Amino acid sequence: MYNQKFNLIVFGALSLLSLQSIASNNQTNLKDTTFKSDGNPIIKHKYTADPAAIVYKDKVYIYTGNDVAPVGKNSYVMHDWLCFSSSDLVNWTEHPIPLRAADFSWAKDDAWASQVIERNGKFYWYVSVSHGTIHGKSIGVAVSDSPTGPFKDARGSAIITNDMTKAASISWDDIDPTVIIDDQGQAYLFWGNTACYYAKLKPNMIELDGPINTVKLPHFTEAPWIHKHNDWYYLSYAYEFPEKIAYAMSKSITGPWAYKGIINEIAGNSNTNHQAIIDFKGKSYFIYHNGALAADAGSFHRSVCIDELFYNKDGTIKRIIMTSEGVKPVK
Ligand code: FUB
Repeated sequence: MYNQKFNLIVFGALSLLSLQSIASNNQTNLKDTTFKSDGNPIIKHKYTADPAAIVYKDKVYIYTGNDVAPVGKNSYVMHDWLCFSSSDLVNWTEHPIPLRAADFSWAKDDAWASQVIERNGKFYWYVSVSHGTIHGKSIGVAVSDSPTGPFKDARGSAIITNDMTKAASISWDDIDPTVIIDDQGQAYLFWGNTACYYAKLKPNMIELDGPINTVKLPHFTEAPWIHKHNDWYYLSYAYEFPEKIAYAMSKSITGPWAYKGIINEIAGNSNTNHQAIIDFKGKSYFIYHNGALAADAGSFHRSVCIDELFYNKDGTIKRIIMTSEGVKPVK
């Protein structure tokens, strides 16, 4: 009897503590806060997924989704996006929540994967959200004068909706935007799930400039990320399901793309993976998520990690070695 009572009290106290910690993790930060990462995952006070990254004025900015599914719920619950910055990849500043799915009046929640790009001093944030009135997922774009926001809906409508794409017969093929501006100043938007789409963007960055095309990639699932290193373009993506990361290379953004193989194996305890690849202060980095943070971590409670990425002399990418230690501070 005594034991039963004692157990109940301990269970009650622990439940309260864990609820309090989830609640405090979900509180809106109203000002910048700082923390130091001690290896992978780099952010331990909340769940972060689908990283995108930019380098701007000697800092890395990482934009992530925020997994807040109640424990035991096996689906994504994601309402807003987060922003973290660092000059050395170890000492981080978390900025106040810069953008929420609710900031797009036409959208119906689901703050899925996204990417930010800078053009002429403005920052454009392409995001996946569920559309409120057009069946399926869609892509919106927000704009800000600062990489840390606040961002606001740049169009008042989606730039991509499910009725605009036909190559996949699912309603969630219009997700996971990635964006690049080529050396001639032409911007391209890539995105997709099971079909990989791309289209040119007008210089204003908020309208398409031509037709929607598709790229054929072996076992393409989702999470395209386009980047340039030296004189090669790279299109990396989530391969099969559960997801590994594979990539293709081309001398031109519009292809032809040569498939080069898998660079990252399934990341621990998560059936999705989602990568960003950047060069920063003389090194290259692979930023991704896994489900390895805590007892209730997993496919719907993911966490961002960073490891080094190495190129071969011919431009191909070596396999990523995922580590617990993460990266050393960059000078
Ligand atoms: O986080 C929701 C979805 O899971 C993303 O849009 C996909 O890339 C996958 O990571």
